[in-house]
Amino acid sequence: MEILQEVATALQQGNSAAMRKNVVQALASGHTYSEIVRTMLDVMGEVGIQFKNNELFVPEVLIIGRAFNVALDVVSPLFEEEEERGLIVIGTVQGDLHDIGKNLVKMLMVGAGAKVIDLGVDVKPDAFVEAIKKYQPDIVAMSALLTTTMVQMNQTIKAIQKAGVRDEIKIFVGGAPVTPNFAANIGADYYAPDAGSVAEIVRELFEKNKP
Ligand code: B1M
Repeated sequence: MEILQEVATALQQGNSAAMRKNVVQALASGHTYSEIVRTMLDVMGEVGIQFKNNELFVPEVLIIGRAFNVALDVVSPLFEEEEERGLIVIGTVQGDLHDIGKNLVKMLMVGAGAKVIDLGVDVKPDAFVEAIKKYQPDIVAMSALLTTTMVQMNQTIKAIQKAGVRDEIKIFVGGAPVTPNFAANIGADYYAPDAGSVAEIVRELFEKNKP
């Protein structure tokens, strides 16, 4: 079987060990990370449809998610830049456990020259505020995958304002249900629909801020 097809099959089966092995092999045989990630995203598209149609259920999709994240761990070192030009704190908002998109965004942010501190998933507004005080990042990035958790972006921005640290940072939001209008309405500074667009904006921002 062609190696990218094997990557796809391992992901569909949620087989993390095979995923690690196949991604390493795909890279070794000359496939680029974008070919590999594109293959994985195609599978996730199918998984999304099957999940919606009750052909796949939470436990199976959770295992597929783990296999996706294992693959990102394998390709992530390819994105480490020697020079870190800015600091970003990222997290999935409170009540939301989806981290695959957030991890992909994080990987490409690193590729765009950012040091990224990842607060994980289900991050409370106060935890974002604490992280701002502790790390003094340039950007706070929030991801949400549920229409019910998008509102937590608003709550987080309010908490950041209340803590008096809003002017110290730029706020970046995204995730499947988030729209440019929503981002503007809650007072975010930046919105992007996908990880590639995030990287472009981050690269441009850090380039501008270069001494
Ligand atoms: Co969930 N889930 N899920 N799920 N899940 C969705 C999102 C859903 C659309 C499925 C469906 O019904 N069709 C639906 C949401 C409906 C809605 O609100 N509109 C849904 C639901 C309902 C649920 C549960 C409520 C199901 C239940 O329990 N009955 C539950 C909620 C749990 C919770 O969070 N509290 C739940 C649970 C789960 C799992 C845990 C099983 C698993 C997550 C595992 C994990 O993340 N580790 C899961 C998964 C995997 C999905 C689907 C199938 C795939 C999401 C994904 O990883 N896509 C998803 C269906 C779908 O998307 N078609 C679905 C691949 C990923 C690369 O894309 O995350 O969109 P995405 O990220 C993109 C962009 O959105 C963007 O860039 C990324 C890459 O280009 N982006 C940003 C993301 N963050 C960004 C931040 C930015 C900018 C861009 O700036 C900072």
